[in-house]
Amino acid sequence: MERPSKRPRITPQPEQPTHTDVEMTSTAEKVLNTAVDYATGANAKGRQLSNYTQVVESGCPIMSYFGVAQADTDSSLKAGPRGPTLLEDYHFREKISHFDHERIPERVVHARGAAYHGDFVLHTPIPEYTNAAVLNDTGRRTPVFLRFSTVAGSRGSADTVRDVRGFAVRFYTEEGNWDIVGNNIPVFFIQDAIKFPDVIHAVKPEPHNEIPQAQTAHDNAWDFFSLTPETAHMMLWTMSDRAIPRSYAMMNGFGVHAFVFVNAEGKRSFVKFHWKPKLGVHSLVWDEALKLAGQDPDFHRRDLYDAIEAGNYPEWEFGVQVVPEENEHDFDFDLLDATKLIPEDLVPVKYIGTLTLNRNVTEYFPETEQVAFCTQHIVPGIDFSNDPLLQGRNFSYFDTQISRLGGPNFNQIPINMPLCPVFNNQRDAMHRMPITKGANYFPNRFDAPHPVPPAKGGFVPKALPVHGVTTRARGEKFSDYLSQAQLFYNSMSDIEKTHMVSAFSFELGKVEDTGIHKRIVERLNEIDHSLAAQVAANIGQATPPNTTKNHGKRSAFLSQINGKAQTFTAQGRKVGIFVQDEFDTAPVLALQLALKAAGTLAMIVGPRKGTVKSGATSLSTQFTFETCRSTHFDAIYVAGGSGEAYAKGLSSGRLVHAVREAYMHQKPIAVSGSAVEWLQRIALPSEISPAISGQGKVEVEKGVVLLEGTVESPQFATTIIDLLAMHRVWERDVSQIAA
Ligand code: HDE
Repeated sequence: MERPSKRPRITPQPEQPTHTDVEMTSTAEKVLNTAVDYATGANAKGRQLSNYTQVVESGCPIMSYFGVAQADTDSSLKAGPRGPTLLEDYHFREKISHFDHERIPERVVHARGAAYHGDFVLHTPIPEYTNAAVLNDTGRRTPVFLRFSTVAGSRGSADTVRDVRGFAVRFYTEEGNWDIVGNNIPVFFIQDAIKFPDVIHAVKPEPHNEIPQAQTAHDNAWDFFSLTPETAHMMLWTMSDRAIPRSYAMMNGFGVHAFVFVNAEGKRSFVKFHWKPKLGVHSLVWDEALKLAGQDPDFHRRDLYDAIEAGNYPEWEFGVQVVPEENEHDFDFDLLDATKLIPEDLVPVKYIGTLTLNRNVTEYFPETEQVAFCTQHIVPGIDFSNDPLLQGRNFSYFDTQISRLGGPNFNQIPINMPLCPVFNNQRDAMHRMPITKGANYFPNRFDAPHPVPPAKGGFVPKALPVHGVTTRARGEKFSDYLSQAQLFYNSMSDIEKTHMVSAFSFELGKVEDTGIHKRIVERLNEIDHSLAAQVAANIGQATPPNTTKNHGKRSAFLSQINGKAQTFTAQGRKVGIFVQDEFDTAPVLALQLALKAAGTLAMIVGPRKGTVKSGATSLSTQFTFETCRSTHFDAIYVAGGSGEAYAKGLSSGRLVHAVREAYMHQKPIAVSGSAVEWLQRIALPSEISPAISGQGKVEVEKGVVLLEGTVESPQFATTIIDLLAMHRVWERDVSQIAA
């Protein structure tokens, strides 16, 4: 029989032995040395994964799982063309049966997510705090895998919902995997892991009808918040703009808990981990987030996927906030309480390295879906604090993977394997992969595998004194639920406060039980009277008495609009350039170039898919007037053009709506040439925006940039780029306008 010409290939990389290639070594030193050899740079994980990557090429045959090529995969085997299907058809059975079992349980929380590969490079070693090699060796390029997620929604839910975002980072270090399974908000709803099932049951859809999907705007969530005072601080963060990020690349990441650093002398410090995005921390506005959930449910995952494909690699600075052990009790909050942050005004963040995402996954399921982050994955030099939330998580993550990924061998799935080969005496169980030669118990007569002394890199748990009488209680300072909630609210700018009032009013507006309304207003009144009064008015509750004892303190670091930690740049932003045939080429081409130089993505929107022409110039359209909305962009530019057809095209309802919607979402808007008159007469007439009446060459009024004529002007581009860098035109009052 003739063999099929091409068969699927597994592409092994010679320098990357698989488990089965590795002979069991006889000494601990040899094991550790082998591990180091494997981690030879940035793409070490990529090379390792390529051992397991199947390349399906043109001409590959369809085969059964046992390797036999199949002649027909379209018709099942039947007794005659119209007869019943025969049990004998193993190909049919294998195909259907595999399909029947394709789904695995989605994550019980953080089900919706997207992950990306990258690397971490240290620039500032910190031996004074930790002997973790990855935080001391500036010569390494440590592979990382970062999964972003929402918490409440199912795997198919929309990206832009109001929710906390997961920010789970795995470092594939030479000493093993280190996972910082963090969020984009630095505090958490609850203080003790035993409350986790309660908070999650409450925020997930209501059990009787599974409504609503991916949102807390329902009775059970607010019932729980109103009855659980420790949620006060996090509740404010989730009602702030932090919960509707503009992009994964424009979010902070936080380890949330205090972890412990141990240095070479055994000295311990508490540490909080921070990720600061190079593109700044920016958010959608709520109306935009709501619309995008329908217009492009994949908005965030697509944004980052596209950026990486285009070579615009997102970056974060990695920072540590360190408190020496002897200063543990210097604060008016408890470091072990995850509902509290350490204000940067008290302990600055020291930035020590850069994380860059530079590679999309090859296949979603084996990588993004099967990655199993565990808070218990730490490396020597890093340890756990006694934070009761963290302690509970250390059990939960390992435990959940067992049911989600089908048994205790989930660490042998390629995306979960460390770079080094793994030796231990665990054997068997569902889906065991390595074939191991040698002993499976310790001690054994072969001296392998055996424990490694600390001096050779063996992990030793921290030597913390433990004392006390067993009790179901919490630390004394845990009961101050209000100070940091007030600190957060006081630190917001007026715009951010307005957004928070709207967010509370939206969410509570969807709650039916007025008892919950009343309790929430009481809770808010404990934090800030003005907040409580405004929300009460919007949800039909009486204004509460002004009994608030707001301490009035502010942090200079918490606001996204005027906080000290903020970065303003046009990099990573998207501009929709709306053109039709016979557009004015000079200003369009000049702006395209200027935006590119600023690291901004210029996307052409035209009346049709394909190309738009003007004289000898033609541009390909990324979107049509029909396939996008203004929500897809951070700013829009409607170019002018010549001829009657151009003027007619401008009066399209889509274009007028795009401008008005962008105006309402406080985005920069630019027009040139014939579009100036169109803007002033039709798109933004004086009843909407009385101030838009420029007569000069380049005019900017309330973030609307007008360029007269058809000649380019460098000032036009710089004005737009400056406005983009500020993210929104906050001074534009849109309170009376609906898009
Ligand atoms: Fe999680 N969390 N969590 N969590 N969490 C999970 O683990 C849990 C908490 C976070 O992209 C689960 O693999 C408990 C805080 C992220 O794969 C589960 C408690 C923070 C992800 C689990 C918390 C997080 C998870 C579900 C209270 C920020 C997604 C699937 C003690 C610091 C990871 C899984 C990914 C996922 C338990 C609280 C972040 C069930 C018990 C606080 C980013 O194990």
